[in-house]
Amino acid sequence: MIIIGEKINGAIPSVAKAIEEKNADWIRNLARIQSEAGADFLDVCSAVVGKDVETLKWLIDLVQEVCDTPICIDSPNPHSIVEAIKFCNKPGLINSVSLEGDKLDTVFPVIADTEWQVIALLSGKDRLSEDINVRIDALEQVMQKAREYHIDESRIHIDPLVFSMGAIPSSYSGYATVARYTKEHYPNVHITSGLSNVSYGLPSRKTINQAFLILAMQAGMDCAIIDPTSRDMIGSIFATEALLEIDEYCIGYIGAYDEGRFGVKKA
Ligand code: THG
Repeated sequence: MIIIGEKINGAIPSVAKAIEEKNADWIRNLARIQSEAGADFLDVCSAVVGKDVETLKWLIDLVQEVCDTPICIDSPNPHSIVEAIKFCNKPGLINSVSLEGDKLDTVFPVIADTEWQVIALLSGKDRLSEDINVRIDALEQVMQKAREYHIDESRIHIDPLVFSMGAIPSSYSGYATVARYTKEHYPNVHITSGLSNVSYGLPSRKTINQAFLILAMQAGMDCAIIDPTSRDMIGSIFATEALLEIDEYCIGYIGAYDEGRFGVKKA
C-alpha cells in the first residue's frame, strides 16, 4: 500500500491556524511525524484562496527541511500546481486533475517527460456524479489524454470518488464497481482515495473509515490518503494485505510489527 500522509492540509483548523501565524515548527513537526511513520508521500494543501502558490511554497520548503519524503501537491487550481512543481526537490504526486476546466491540458504537458505521478478524480466536466457510467466515462477520457501525452499507466492514480454513505447508501458498492472496472482495464493504474468523505455526518467516523479502507483494498485500492500516525489504520492495512495475499506469508505484516508500526507499543 502506498500511504499519502494527510496532515498538512489548511482545511484542518489547527493547520489553518499554523499557516496564519506562520508557525513553521508546527508544520515541520507534522512533516517529521508522518515521515517517521512511514508515509510514502506527504500531501500539502494550503486551502488559502488568493495566496495558494505563496503558501504552498512556504509549506513545501518546510517539509523539505526535515525529510526527503516526496510531496503530494494538493490544490484545486492547476496553475498553482504547475508553479508548485518548481518548489519540489524531486518528483512527487499531483492531487489532482479531472475533466473540469483546463486541468488535464494544463498539468499533463508539464509532467509528460518527468517522473511525476498524478491523481485524476473521476468527476464529470462540471460536477461530481455518483453515477457509475459518468465515472467510467471520465476514466476513459483521462486515459485517452494520458495516451496522447505518453504518460505511462503506472504514473496515473485514479480516485473513483468516495461519497458520504449517510447521503448515498450505495457509496461503497459504486466505489467498488468503478475501482474493479479500472483495475480490469488498466491493471497498472493505481487506485487512490481519501476515506473521510464516506463517514461525513456520522458518529465515530474513524470506525467507518477503517471498515471502508479494508473493503476498498479488496476492490483494488492500493494507495490511501490517511493519517499515517494512526496505528490502528496502519495495522489494518498490513493485516488486510496479508489476507488478500498481496503480502504472502505475512512477511510485510511481521516486519512492520517488529518495527513497532502497530500493535501494543513496546516499552
Ligand atoms: N481524494 C483526493 N484528495 C483528497 C481527498 C480525497 N484530499 C483531501 C482529503 N480528501 C484527504 N485529506 C484529509 C485530511 C485531513 C482529514 C481528512 C482528509 C481529517 N483530519 C483530522 C485531523 O487531522 O484533525 C482527523 C484525522 C484522524 O484522526 O484520522 O479529517 O478524497 N484525491
